[in-house]
Amino acid sequence: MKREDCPRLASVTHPTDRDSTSTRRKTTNATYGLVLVAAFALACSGDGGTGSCGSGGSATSVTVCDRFFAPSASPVTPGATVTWTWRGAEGHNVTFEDGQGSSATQVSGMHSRTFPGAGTFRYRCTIHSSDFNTGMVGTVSVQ
Ligand SMILES: [Cu+2]
Repeated sequence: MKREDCPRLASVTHPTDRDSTSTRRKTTNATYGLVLVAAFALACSGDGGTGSCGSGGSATSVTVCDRFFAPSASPVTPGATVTWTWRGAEGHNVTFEDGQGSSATQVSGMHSRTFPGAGTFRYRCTIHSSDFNTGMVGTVSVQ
């Protein structure tokens, strides 16, 4: 959802302001209005903005934000599967230094790779970093 699609809360009008004859209908519609406002608020806070994209990630559940991975360091044990979930607005990819298990460039969806053995697996978004040291990079450390 793009930020421009988010409705202004002030534009959400109360549908029953003109209807003063039925108190039962008024209560029902007021509840419906509150649910609508809550739904819009959720939709707007979950977009690709800079504020909340990186929250909620973990070593095995990495969020792909605009220009960064969150978290960028994933310490895991052998056999672990790491899943990347796209939440940014731009296209990104997960490309591994070892050339295996990389993703396509995408703007949404998920990608997973299982790491059976120990090792250090560096990855980057090829669009937003020129090497595995700087820019949009991350590391899975299996030990
Ligand atoms: Cu990128």
